[in-house]
Amino acid sequence: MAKQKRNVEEYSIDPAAQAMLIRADELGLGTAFTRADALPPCNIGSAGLCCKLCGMGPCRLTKDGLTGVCGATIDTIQARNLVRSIAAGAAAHSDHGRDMAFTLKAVVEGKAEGYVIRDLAKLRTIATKYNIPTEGRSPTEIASDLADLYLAQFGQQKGQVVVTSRAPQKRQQLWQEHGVIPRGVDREVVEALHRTHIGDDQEVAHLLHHAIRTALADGWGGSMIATDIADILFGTPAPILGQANLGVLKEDMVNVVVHGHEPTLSEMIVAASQAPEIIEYAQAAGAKGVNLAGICCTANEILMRQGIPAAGNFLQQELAILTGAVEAMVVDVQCIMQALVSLAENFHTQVITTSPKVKIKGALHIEFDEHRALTIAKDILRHAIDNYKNRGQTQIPNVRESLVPGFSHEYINYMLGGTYRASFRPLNDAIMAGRIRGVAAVVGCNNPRSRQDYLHTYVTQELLKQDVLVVETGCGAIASAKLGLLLGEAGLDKVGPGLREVCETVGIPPVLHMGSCVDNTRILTVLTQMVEDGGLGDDIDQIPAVGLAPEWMSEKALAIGAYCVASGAYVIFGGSSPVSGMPDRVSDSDLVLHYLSEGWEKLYGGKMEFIADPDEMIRKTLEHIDQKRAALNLPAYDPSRFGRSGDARVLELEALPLAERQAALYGVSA
Ligand code: NFS
Repeated sequence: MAKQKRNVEEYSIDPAAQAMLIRADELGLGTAFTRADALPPCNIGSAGLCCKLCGMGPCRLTKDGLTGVCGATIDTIQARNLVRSIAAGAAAHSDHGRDMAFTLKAVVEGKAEGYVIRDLAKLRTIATKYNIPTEGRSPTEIASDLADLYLAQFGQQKGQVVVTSRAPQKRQQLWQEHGVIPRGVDREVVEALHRTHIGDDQEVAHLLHHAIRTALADGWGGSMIATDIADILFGTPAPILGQANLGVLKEDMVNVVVHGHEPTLSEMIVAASQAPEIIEYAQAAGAKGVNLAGICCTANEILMRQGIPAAGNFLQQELAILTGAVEAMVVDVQCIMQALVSLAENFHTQVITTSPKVKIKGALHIEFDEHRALTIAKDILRHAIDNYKNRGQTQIPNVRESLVPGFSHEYINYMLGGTYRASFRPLNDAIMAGRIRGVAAVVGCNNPRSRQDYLHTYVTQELLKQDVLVVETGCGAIASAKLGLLLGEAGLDKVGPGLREVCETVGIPPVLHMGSCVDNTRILTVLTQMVEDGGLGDDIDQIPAVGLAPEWMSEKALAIGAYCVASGAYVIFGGSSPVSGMPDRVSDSDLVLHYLSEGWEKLYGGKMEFIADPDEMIRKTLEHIDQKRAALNLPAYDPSRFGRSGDARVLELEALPLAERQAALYGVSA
């Protein structure tokens, strides 16, 4: 078992996490944090210099000029490794999208127990985008056509996937010109694997061209389909009060933690937990009922729509088990640590796998099937309730924070313009005037090699001071939630003066939680509408906006980063670069590293960079935003021009003697 090398404050800024890490140490149990200490990353592999694509290797190229047995150069190997990672990330998100489409089809065929079409407005809006007739047709008929259309996108062999038609016109033309308009994600991923097989594509620019096309098939394909269908089936998110952190677990209830990504399962477990027979069953076992909580993006899905609390982000999956209070951890796909099962053996927690795609040795497997969803969800909960009597000593940190998530693109549109004038005009105007300097998306994972939540929340808070509106998804959003940054007016005193005025006027928090990682497509939709509403150029690359993934670790993050670059965004990753090369390379050309930034920027107006230092991330973000403002001929950012209206102005006036107040208000004194 690995021992702590860093202290708990170096592991995480979250007091709940720190408490559990102390408990782990006292109990002699390892976590991802201690394992990261015990296992430094391989400096060859982490720099993208190891090729293990065939049986002649692995070839580890530690010096410039070295080649693999087949003659592959460092640059080729780095590019191939990156293409494979992006393909894997795109496959994960898009396969989730495919399963959502199958569920929608099963619903319209009346074969999906427990599901209904909940958001008719979204169904009609999406159908209309693809010219699916809606007038005089039932929701089932419309949804059936949409499900067929979406299912057909995954294996589309030629032409372009229909979802790309939702990008700004100019962007679509650019993709056509560069030949990256994606076909179905299945075809792009297979081609990515083919091209990177021994003896295939060996030219860096050509390989990275396909990386872009593969990522686009995810962002403007599989992932966007996942978000659309989740909204249609479970409702488009709107603001709702929720809570986050391990303190949402309850001493007197059966705690079931759902962890993974697909809302098909978690939404049904939410429904099952509220069924009278399940509540009675839990009460018969001596508990007050069933308490659900989420981890990772499943947490975001049910938090955004149902207000079900989030127990934490990626690095809290083991820490939840360490409370000793979790009867069952129910997992589906993605970001599930194998270590959960061996850790759970020290407690009574039952780890339950549910996806036909994911089994873990030692876990109980109860396979989920959307045709019998509610029955299976109840079965899972009965297992958890039966386990309640086995609970031993518990330690639930009394740490939780409230938050308001649920800022879908649709809700932001409504919030800014109302029912009859739904629009992004006020946001564009605020950016054009300089009240809002620009927009940043702070998204992505936790990584045990950096201090949990620190980079996310530091970058977020510093950007807010600079009048940058922040949108968040994934584990980054949960990090901000735990720190109280997603709660209405809370923290507005730490926000720049112009941004503060806008937040007060519209009634929004300065950090908007937009959902899970597949929901990064909501950000693409927001950026597209900002273009269409006018005043900020005619394509996404002209908007003063930046995307950041300060604590990234998953291949999905790389796929997201690549489709954002292809959509025109500047994307900054924290941590280490998977294509960095060795620090001591003699004549370091860093071809791939430079291609991702300068090369891609020339082609797509967006670029991908890896920056470890958070202050440098912030500096580069602001520099980029200011450059984009200047290119649009917008006034230079000047915080002294704003902040004297709204509540600030009222408070200022109230402090004045009556005569002066009247003079200030009416230009005369009484
Ligand atoms: Ni995104 Fe969601 Fe979290 Fe990273 Fe994993 S949960 S899909 S990959 S760790 S943000």
